[in-house]
Amino acid sequence: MKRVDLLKEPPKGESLPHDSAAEHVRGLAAYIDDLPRREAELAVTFVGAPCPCGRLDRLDLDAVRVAPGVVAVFTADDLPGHNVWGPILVDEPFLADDEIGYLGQPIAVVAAETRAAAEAARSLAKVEVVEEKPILHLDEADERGDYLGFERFIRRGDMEKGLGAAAHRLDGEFWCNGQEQFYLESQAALAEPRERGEVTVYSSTQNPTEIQKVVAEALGLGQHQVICITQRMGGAFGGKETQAAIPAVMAALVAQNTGRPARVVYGKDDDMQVTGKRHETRVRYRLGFDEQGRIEAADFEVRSNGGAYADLSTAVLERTMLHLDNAYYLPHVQIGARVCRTNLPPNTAFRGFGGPQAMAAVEHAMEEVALALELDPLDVRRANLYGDEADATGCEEQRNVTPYGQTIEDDFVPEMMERLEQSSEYRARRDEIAVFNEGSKTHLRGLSMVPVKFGISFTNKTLNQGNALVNVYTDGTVQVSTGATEMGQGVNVKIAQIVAEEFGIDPRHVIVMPTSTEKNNNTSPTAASASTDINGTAAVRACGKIRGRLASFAAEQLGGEGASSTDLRFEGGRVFLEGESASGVEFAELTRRAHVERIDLGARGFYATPGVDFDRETGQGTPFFYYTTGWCVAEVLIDRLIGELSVERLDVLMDIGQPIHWEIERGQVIGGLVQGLGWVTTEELVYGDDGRLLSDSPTTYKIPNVSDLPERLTVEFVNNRANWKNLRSTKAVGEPPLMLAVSVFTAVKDALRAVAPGEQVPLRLPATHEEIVRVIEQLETAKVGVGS
Ligand code: MTE
Ligand code: LUZ
Ligand code: MOS
Repeated sequence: MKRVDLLKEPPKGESLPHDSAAEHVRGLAAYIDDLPRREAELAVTFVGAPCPCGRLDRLDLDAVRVAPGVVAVFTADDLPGHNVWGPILVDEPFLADDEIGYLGQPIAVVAAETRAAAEAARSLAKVEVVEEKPILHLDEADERGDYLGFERFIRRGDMEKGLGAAAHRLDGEFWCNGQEQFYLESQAALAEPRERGEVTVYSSTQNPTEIQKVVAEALGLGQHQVICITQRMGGAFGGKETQAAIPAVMAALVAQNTGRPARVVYGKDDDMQVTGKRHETRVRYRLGFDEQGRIEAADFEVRSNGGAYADLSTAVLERTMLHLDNAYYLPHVQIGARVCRTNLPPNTAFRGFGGPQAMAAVEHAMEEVALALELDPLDVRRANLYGDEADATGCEEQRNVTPYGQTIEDDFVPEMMERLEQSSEYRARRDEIAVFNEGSKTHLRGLSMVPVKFGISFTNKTLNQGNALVNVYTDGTVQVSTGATEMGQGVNVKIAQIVAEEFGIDPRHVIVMPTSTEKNNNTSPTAASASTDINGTAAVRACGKIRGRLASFAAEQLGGEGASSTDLRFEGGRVFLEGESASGVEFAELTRRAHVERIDLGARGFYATPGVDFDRETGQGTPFFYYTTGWCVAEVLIDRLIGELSVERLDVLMDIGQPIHWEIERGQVIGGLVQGLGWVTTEELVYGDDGRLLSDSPTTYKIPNVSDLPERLTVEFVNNRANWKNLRSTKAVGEPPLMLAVSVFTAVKDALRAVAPGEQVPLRLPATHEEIVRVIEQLETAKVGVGS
């Protein structure tokens, strides 16, 4: 077994703060709504569908048009281009003009002199719909056979035969709720008309290229006539990977038709009501396993709630399918999956992109297997981890191949488990908790240790590419532009740091510029946690070109004839010739002289992730460049009478390779973990029968706050240098830690084992206080039933 050591924390003060840290705390970082008012700017809002399902019968906007302050009202008929879009399947109207897909779906756009006027006017719209009964739950859609896209499979070996041959069998069902992204800046866009019908859109989007495209298509323009600019987002979490599109089109439509700048900023209630969320998901499983709980065959049937249109649902579902193994070898396996169509807003990306649902399902199943065999769940997990041993089931040579055929390499998961099991004193605490649960009539404690293995790369191969523009100025300062967008995750400071190191200069002399489609074309969304990998590498390549030109020039200047540019070092703001005792030349001076001598100080770099490929027809391939992995141990305390849950302690150990920026990456780990904690415990989406989201504000939708965090929270990283094929042996960090929080869910399940030993624990996710009480009552009834 490989030995792993921990990464040593860097000395304090080494890395830069987040590039907007000072502006964030002083309220100076401008979001879309903070951009200075434009001359003659219009405020934009929309008229939403009054019910979730039916056919639009009559739309009377006369009262809206004549309301005070209203300047213009538009419907789908006013779109000069197409009224249909979608990132994968093209099935969603910008403005509903016939079928109503969900409650609040935009039908008409209202532009007024002030926001108050626009808001007041929109309520005057008369919308008549021939209503139909809405489908809100995935079970209902599944029964009716109402789906988006095709059924998909990943298969290996002979699942039925494997199930038949296994010593033990267990069937079960796991269900999890969706989750609201809860970014603080709502969906927003500002459009400015330019000459000849061209338009510039400032958008709070993870995907400026997509905005450029949809605005062009909706307005009947070429992509070259549209610029999209994104300086930053006030959080996105996947919610702005596609869904910034409709507000951007609204603003652009108004700007183009009125010739005036137009801004739309959704109110929080609108945003929560009409935008998509994490997918509610149901996983039915049939497992066959041996005495140690080692799985020999598994059959998974996955159903997700896609909402009314496809959006990213099929891609999210694909990632669910690709993560049902989590960190475990599943020999004979079948995974079948479908997206259910319902009358909710189209569900979309959310940190983890289908991975959390998969991991929660398989970890739920691991707990059930351990229960059935009366084993410690950690021992069952250990028995199932990917490893080098031979496969005994006739599926593969070794237990290191995923159901989709990718071989697991440089796997630190088993070593990390040993290490964390010891450092967190898992075994001793297990014993203590058993004694506690024996003795307490009022409280239950639970402990669970869970791995995460998250595949890095877009599963759509095309998206794994990026370009960067690096401009060096004659004072030795640098501007970098890439397709990456800043949403708080710190991609800018990471890229600035990398570029500064390439030139050996102070990172304060590098600025990462607002993202613009004018500088970087055909970019991918900032998503899949891969934006530093992709855009950072593209930036390094651009720097390499400039450095090469500077090096030839400097070698000539410093060493004269015959000096080789390969002997040059860029360090401490100076450029040296290797072996020269002289002090070299200042970087700024070198750039000035190079410019005088007519040397090009700008370059573009391009990067496409090598070796990734996945065939969705066969369900086989190598979709991921590598995996980011980790473990978390969670301990919870439950008040048995009222179901109140508190998280007592969390210990995290992750492999994120060699970090670029320790504090930023540690922040991502804690932020992701806490966001996951919300999903598995308190965040509950509740809908009325009319499809209205009842939990549509922070008072009814409970995201974690600081008091929900345990006093004891440790985060450590292993020192892994093996991921050399990626930029500086780093690993992506943005999404994976969210899934560490699955350990909190399984810790609750673990605690509830004590209520009726031997019974399965049918806990649904989130484990809210109410859900915990429901399960305790069910288990107590079962116990009485058995005893009598
Ligand atoms: N961190 C902050 N502060 N805000 C965000 O919106 N989004 C997450 C993650 N971390 C997010 C965040 C999601 S969903 C992704 S995919 C990654 O950041 C994207 O950025 P990266 O590729 O630079 O990690
Ligand atoms: N977006 C996407 C993603 O289009 N494809 C992906 O594989 C993905 N993965 C994570 C987050 N966003
Ligand atoms: Mo993140 S869900 O990939 O935007």
